[in-house]
Amino acid sequence: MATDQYVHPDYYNMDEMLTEEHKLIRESARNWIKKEVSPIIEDYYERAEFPNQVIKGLGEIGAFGPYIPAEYGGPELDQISYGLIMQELERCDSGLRSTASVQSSLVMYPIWRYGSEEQKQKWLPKMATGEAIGCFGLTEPDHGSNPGGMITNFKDMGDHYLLNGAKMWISNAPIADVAVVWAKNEEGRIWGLLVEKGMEGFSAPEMHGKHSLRASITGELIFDNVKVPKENLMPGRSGLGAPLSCLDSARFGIAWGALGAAMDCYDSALRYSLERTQFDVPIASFQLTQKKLAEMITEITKAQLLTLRLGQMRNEGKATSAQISMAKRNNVEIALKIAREARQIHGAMGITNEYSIMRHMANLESVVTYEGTHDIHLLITGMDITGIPAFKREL
Ligand code: TGC
Ligand code: FAD
Repeated sequence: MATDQYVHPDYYNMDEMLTEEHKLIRESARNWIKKEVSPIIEDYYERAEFPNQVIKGLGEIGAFGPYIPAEYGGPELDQISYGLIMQELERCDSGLRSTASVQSSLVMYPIWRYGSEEQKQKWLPKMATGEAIGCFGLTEPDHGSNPGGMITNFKDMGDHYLLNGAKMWISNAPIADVAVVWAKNEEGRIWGLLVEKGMEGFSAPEMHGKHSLRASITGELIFDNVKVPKENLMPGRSGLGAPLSCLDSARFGIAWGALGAAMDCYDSALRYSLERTQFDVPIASFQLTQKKLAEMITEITKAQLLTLRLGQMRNEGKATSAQISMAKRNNVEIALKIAREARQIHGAMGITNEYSIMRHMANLESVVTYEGTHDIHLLITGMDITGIPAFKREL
């Protein structure tokens, strides 16, 4: 892959709205990525492996649980800092951001919000440094967009719970030390259980054959009469709202992250169009190229405004789930469109691993589906503005 020359676009001087601390956090993430991850990411992507050696560095730049309080080993940063870190990570690769999203929003967040004090002390400090890795099991083979229909279940056996069922498409599953598993009790109520690596009857086989998000490891979670100690149930919240509230946090990070991928594609396309000549002039001088670039920077600028405002509202605890859905959906959609246009500007070179474009494009096909599909987020907006849920129909 060519040297990482990324310069982030800031057409509306959005940096003026960031604090010095925000800029410092972003700078340190960017410098670390350029030095440690950009030179190796294409290779790992092609081999469909996650570069485990970057885990420690992710902890050091504050990518694991950025907003977790210092008493639990977290960096205690604000939501905009969280967003900026996710943006830098996904600017490099969606799989890198995925690993940090899952660890932060889907594992550390529920343990912090709904876990017992013992669970917090046991897991959060180790997860903040990357010494322990977690995964989040909500999706099942027959329940993706409709997690409320899950069949994974646990029974109260007196001195322990007995867990049965299976989860699918679980990021980080094969390398995780702990899985946050959402399952129904005998009354059909959903609770989160902490299932630990090595528990008898628990396995997490890797899933192969992905054409997307290849630098992130994905697996199944299989529970065959797993005896889960009672102290591993997260006591703070039950019901579908518990896992969905974690998704709010992850979707917020994805809105920032996908924009990072879009910015990388634009930056690369702008540079390439100024350097590449055809018909004796830079291709940037053709009106059709300028149309593509102008439309990209317009969409990026709109998404930057949307994202920063969302960050401000989330800092104030005022962002609604539906507002987060809108940003996730919009930013992934514009990122996919920008990746496709950027690929065209790079001509044939755009399909090679010399540039990050094609990798971003393929990655974004996962991002547009996970954490709620494009259409599910549209329906969430529809429900929010009309008051009528359109997810379920009688046939
Ligand atoms: P519904 O009846 O609407 O809601 C059930 C209960 O949940 C509450 N709720 C929320 N609470 C907090 N945050 C949210 N975002 C919430 N959305 C809903 C709701 O108020 C209700 O509470 P209560 O007290 O009345 O019971 O539920 P539904 O079954 O109709 O489903 C609604 C729907 C379709 C929007 C929801 O199921 C959904 O979002 N589906 C998409 C599933 C999804 O996003 N899965 C993601 C899996 S994790 C993942 O993909 C990780 S990828 C990680 C990576 O690598 O980066
Ligand atoms: P389905 O729900 O079967 O949807 C198929 C199609 O039907 C979609 O186009 C969808 O929009 C449409 N559809 C479904 N319902 C409706 C409706 N009511 N109205 C209109 N259209 C509808 N899950 C986890 O729990 N943890 C993870 O860590 C995780 N990591 C993932 C990593 C990757 C790489 C991928 C690809 C997925 C991951 N997922 C994870 C799963 C992901 O959240 C699901 O794939 C996603 O929620 C969609 O579920 P599904 O794939 O079963 O699609």
